[in-house]
Amino acid sequence: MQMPSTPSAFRRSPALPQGRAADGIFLLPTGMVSGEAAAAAIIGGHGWPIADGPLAFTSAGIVWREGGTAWIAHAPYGEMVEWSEREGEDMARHVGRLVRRIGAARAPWGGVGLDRPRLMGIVNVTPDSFSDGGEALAVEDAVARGLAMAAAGADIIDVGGESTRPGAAPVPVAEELARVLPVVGALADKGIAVSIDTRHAEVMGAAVAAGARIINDVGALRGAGALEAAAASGAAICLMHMQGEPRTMQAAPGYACAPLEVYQFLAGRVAACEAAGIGRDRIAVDPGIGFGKTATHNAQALATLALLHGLGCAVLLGASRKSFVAHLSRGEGPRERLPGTLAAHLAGLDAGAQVLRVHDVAETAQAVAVWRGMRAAG
Ligand code: PT1
Repeated sequence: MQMPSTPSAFRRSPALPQGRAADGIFLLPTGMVSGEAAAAAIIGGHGWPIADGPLAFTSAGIVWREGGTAWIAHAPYGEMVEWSEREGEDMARHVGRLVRRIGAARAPWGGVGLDRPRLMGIVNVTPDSFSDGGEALAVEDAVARGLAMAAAGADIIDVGGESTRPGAAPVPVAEELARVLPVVGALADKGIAVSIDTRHAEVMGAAVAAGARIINDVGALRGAGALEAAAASGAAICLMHMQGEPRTMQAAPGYACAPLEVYQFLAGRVAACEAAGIGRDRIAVDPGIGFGKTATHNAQALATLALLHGLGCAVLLGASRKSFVAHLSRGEGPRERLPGTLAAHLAGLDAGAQVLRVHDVAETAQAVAVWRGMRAAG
């Protein structure tokens, strides 16, 4: 076998762990099957559904940390269950809870059913590119792009007024409000499910009042007043992982094990949400591709995306046109990254992701339609 040039996040252990603390064990669902194969695996006790969706997993990576090393031991589903029972009551309960969370149906998110993959279309409201037309033209153009995306198959439109891509500088809140509120209002009035991409509590409250149903915060509600504003709004939430701050996050990203650090960060933010009155059924989690991560970290986060189902939330993935595509390929510019983006997003669907955040809605909708047809026939 050709050795991969991208190092994997875990070291493979030939033996299953023994005598470890239950809460230090993570499950990576693997061996995804669909259709009749999924039904047979579940009925036969050889597999378990992913979020009550089209996929079932038939094997698992059992993951744990020892010193500075993250280990993984692979086992067929049935052996994984037997191992957890041999390890004692605590482990059996912990693994049982993870398996139940992985398998449970996800509630509609912002009113959008998650029984099939959904597309979130990206609408940035940034007047920089309209220096002669100014803000009014930027707003008009953003509404038109949102409507066109909805017509092309987007289930949600994500409206953002502050760029959070690497190196981006913050925007004053008054400016952000002026950009996004008219766009949110116009799209929501047409019956479109709108999400507001913001880190600011003030923008969250005002956008939900203007009709947004989802708050998408790349800061995972860590900003001043964000958790309280989100809880009070009643909106659905997307919690994303980011290491550092947009302006500097790509300077020197570092992890002992990126997938586990992403998982544990998101677990902590889900717990903070629950304590503030935001239930898991309102939350989607997102590994934050490109946010304080090297191309290797991004590849690792994508390869182990299914870990996140253990949090019991919907999983959202945003890889669209990001620079890791260029780093893994030939340095293509953002507009030449659709093929690599589709590869990442389809792999996300194979890992059970429910929502894809995309620029290219029509193209992705076609890819998803083929994926669904193939999986239904599986
Ligand atoms: C995302 C996301 C987002 N991405 C969510 N919201 C961006 N929930 C904005 C690059 O490397 O993935 N999930 N909001 C855009 N951010 C980036 C990051 C854009 C990195 C480009 C890059 O090129």
